[in-house]
Amino acid sequence: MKVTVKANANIALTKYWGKKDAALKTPWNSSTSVTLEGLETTTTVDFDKQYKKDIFILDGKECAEETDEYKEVKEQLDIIRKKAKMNLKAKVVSKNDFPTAAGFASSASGLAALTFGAAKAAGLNLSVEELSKISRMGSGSASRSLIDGFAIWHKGERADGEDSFAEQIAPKEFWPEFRILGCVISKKAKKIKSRAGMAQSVKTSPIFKQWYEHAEIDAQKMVELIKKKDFVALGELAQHNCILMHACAMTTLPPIIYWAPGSLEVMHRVLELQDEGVKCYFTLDGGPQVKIICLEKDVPKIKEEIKKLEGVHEIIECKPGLGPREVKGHLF
Ligand code: 2P0
Repeated sequence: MKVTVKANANIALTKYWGKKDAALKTPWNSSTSVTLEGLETTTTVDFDKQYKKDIFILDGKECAEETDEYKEVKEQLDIIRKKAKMNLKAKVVSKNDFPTAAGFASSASGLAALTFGAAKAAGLNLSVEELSKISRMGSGSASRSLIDGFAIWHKGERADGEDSFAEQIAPKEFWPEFRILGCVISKKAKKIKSRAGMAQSVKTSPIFKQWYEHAEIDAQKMVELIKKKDFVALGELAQHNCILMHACAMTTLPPIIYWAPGSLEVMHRVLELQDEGVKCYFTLDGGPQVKIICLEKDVPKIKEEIKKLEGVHEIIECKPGLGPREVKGHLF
């Protein structure tokens, strides 16, 4: 009952920011994303009677039972055990192959790998839709990491959350020239976790309703733009949706400002490059890192310009990536 899997992170092209049902982890609006090659979590799951309790080792360190990481893993394992009608404890070893100080969230790839690996180790043969729903319970954005290439996470309408899962818009081969340049901003900004931040936005931002109503329209538009490979319209929509999400975060009480001085430096340069005719657009998530959306042919020019900025520590180039898959070579 030992299985090893890999799963990739994803970047939201139109964002998720706010849960409608905190227990079911269903969102107020649908969101869209591209799964990224190279930002990868590898996880080995072993269900066995030798384990007296669940064990979770992340990047070489055992997580204590009272940590959030341990609790999240145990909750996911409990869901899988219930579905598999068994009660064996598990040892889970996980490592993130993210580039140094990438500043990309690893929760999406981590929870997607855990769900996919635990289901396989438990002998469950679940559909991508089912796995996406279970991943959602661990972390909202993880539902989208179940998908190869471009995805939409449907907000769903049902009270039980059964229609809130991610679905493929197009596989990674559909648009191999698509690129995300992750700009790592060196200045450490104060970190407010997305989960706590969005919960506060739901309660206090006076523009929360405008945000999610607009974001739902954006997500549906994004699906069509991806299918049409309308890159300019896609970039403009992604950038605008990002600004609206951050407007919602900024108008939260107390304010949530993820943008660091270095982030603004990149954002301004991207806007200037647009004026100069270069097709590149920015997006940011729950941190200061700026992700530039562009096409392969423009990568050298954009990198050259962005590298000149003082606040940029590192640029990580990502292509569309695969969904979770089983691999050989266990971590223990
Ligand atoms: C997203 N983010 O759509 C948005 C944009 C951050 C900003 O999904 O509470 O780790 O586990 O559901 O998925 C990050 O939040 O939050 C996120 P939980 P999650 O990618």
